[in-house]
Amino acid sequence: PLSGVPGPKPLPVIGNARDIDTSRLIQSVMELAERYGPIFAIHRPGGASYVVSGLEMVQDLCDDTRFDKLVGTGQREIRKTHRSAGLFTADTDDPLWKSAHDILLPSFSTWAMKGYLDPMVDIAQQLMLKWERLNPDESIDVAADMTRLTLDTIALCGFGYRFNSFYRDSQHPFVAAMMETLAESLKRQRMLPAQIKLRRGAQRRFLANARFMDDTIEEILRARRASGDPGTDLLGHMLVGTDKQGNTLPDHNIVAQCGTFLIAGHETTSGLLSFAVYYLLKHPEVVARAQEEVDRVLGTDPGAAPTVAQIGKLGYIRQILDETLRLWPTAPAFTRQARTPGETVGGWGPFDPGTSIIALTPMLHRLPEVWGEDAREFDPDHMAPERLDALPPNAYRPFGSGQRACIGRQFALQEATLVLGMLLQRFELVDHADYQLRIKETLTIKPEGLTITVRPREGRT
Ligand code: MNH
Repeated sequence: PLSGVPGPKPLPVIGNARDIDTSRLIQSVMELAERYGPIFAIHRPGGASYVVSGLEMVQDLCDDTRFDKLVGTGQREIRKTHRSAGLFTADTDDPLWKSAHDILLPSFSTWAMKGYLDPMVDIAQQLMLKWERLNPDESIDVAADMTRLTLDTIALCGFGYRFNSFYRDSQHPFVAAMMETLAESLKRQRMLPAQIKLRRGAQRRFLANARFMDDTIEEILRARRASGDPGTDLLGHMLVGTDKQGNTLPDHNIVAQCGTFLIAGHETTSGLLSFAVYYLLKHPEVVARAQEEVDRVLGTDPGAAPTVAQIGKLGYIRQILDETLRLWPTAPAFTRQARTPGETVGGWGPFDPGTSIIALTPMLHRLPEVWGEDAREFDPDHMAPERLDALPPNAYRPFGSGQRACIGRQFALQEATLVLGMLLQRFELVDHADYQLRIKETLTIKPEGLTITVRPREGRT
């Protein structure tokens, strides 16, 4: 192992366990980064990991010729319970990762986004209708409604299935199974292999949930095949798409990809929308500018559904979302490993394959040398096009990096821009409880306990 890297002093056996509060893992690690700087070591019984937030260091990590994604314990535990690995949990050298990546890239292209607009608007209108019909003093659990929205959107765009989350108080059984799976994999992320082995009952439920999810999606796949029409959603693309060798994906892998989209695609986007609402509550000047844009681009008649061209013109709304992901990237880290022994990161090393090096984006995104003295303040002008053009490479990485970066980035941003635009077109958001930001950590982060009330804007609903 390498010596001399800063970091809290490890104790025998338990390492740095006392230095990290696992119930607020990311915030703890951010505090350590504040204290120990752009690279520091965390020692655990399973070995050391390194946390990196300096620009030069992250630039090294983002070089795909020298570093590659390291699939962590939580992701590996999810992978083990399913018949096949989805894009998110597969190793880069798994041949099915490459096949699925090549088959799915066109389905997530700018061009393909047009095809998802109608189902996105369909679900967004359900949210608008729900908020319009509330009585003036009824409070809204923002993250809960945003999760209904993003889950229903990805299921409808992904494989034509409706969870109908806006029509339920309790979760759809599939969603309940998925949430249990995520909670269990989060627990396991913090455990050693020997501890994980002891979880007999939890393991039985973990497997049963995975089986139930796979079976549900398999049934949808079977019905789609039987209908004779592959369809134009993500499932349809996977049924007909071929990789560079001309092979289609095996069914078990298509099922895994559908599960992956749900897991990777809903919490992150819902967290983004929730943080954005939080920032809007606290920045009336930003709301005023955003409403001016929305009224100009979308018009004042909420009856007309936004078009892709209009969404493309909501540049300031996009800046709000980009700025939100700068301060609180909802998937707050990505983990890399050296491809060959002896690699260096910002001059530190040697690093060998298998050692996790974690890029901590909330800290990377707050460097004053990149964003200025007000790097910790929310200001969408940080994301003005001319400033983005002048950014150093890899200074802004909310969607990860290189070939293992997020495939759903444009999908998420189209959805979030559409929804934020439609909300601002219709409502004033009211900070009825003088909300103070607290972060809820799961595999992702979101504002905890954020509630608002809404008032319809004059003549808009
Ligand atoms: Mn998404 C990978 C962030 C929305 C599907 N996503 C990643 C990674 C980050 C990320 C970071 C890299 C993880 C890693 O290196 O371990 N994703 C986001 C954020 C949002 C988001 C911040 C929303 C905001 N992601 C979405 C949506 C989908 C999606 C929506 C699907 C519709 N993401 C993926 C998939 C991967 C991924 C699939 C894995 C890609 C790969 O490794 O090939």
